[in-house]
Amino acid sequence: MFVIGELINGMYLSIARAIKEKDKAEIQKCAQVQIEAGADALDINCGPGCKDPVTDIQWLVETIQEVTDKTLVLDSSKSKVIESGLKVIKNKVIINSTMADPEKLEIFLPLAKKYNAKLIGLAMSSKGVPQNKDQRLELAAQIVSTCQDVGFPVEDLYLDPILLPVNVGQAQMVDILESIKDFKIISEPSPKTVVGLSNVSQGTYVRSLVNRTFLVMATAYGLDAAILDPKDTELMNALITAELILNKQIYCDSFLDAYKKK
Ligand code: THG
Repeated sequence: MFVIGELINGMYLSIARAIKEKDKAEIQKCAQVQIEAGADALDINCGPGCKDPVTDIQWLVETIQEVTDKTLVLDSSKSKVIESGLKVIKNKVIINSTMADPEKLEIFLPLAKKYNAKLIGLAMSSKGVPQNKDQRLELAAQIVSTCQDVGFPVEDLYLDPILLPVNVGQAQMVDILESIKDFKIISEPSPKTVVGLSNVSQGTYVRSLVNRTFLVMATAYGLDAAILDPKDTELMNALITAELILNKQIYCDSFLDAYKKK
């Protein structure tokens, strides 16, 4: 699993404050803690209350690049914010995200090509969130076929089935899991798949348990990447164990320790 740390997000008060006050140490600590906990990449989102995301995303990217060369995942629906972040990128980068509308793909695909970025494509359009797996597949296939048309490598595309909170979307959970499998067979080579894991537990009382149960199941359905809280040790241990059982990690008696030292 490609683990993308979710914690550099202005929805958290400590991060919103650090962005506002340009507190580099707080952001760099949040980056380092996630990497030590096993993150392969870091999601960067200025948050809903940010007044000037075009400027602030550059400050975040530069601040984080001072302490790590891990992949950065620029998280905004606004192409102006994404492009601004891309202008100062030195590390590997993933654009998070585009919707499936042709007019969105027309903007985000050239941007990804220009900056040699990978791209997350959401299985949704400006018309709203899909209601079943057929709608998800149709939107995902639309994104893949546009990538093929413009020569964007499909293996650099991460498709996101849109993970809903289980307390509002319970009837869709199986469809979301099956979409992970469906997306892989849209084309050869396959696109990759990703979810925003913590969405699933929003508004529930036992968030960590809901998150890790979904992650273990999604891993068995072939999920490639997840945006998650790597500081949740129970979650990371469940993930490592699921990968072991699926024969994606080599077994040894101290596999948890061995994985963490890798
Ligand atoms: N897909 C893609 N990108 C995404 C998402 C997705 N980016 C944003 C989000 N969803 C993934 N990141 C988070 C980060 C935090 C939470 C959920 C998803 C979260 N935070 C606590 C909450 O809202 O309850 C905040 C608690 C606090 O403030 O301390 O749940 O789906 N491609």
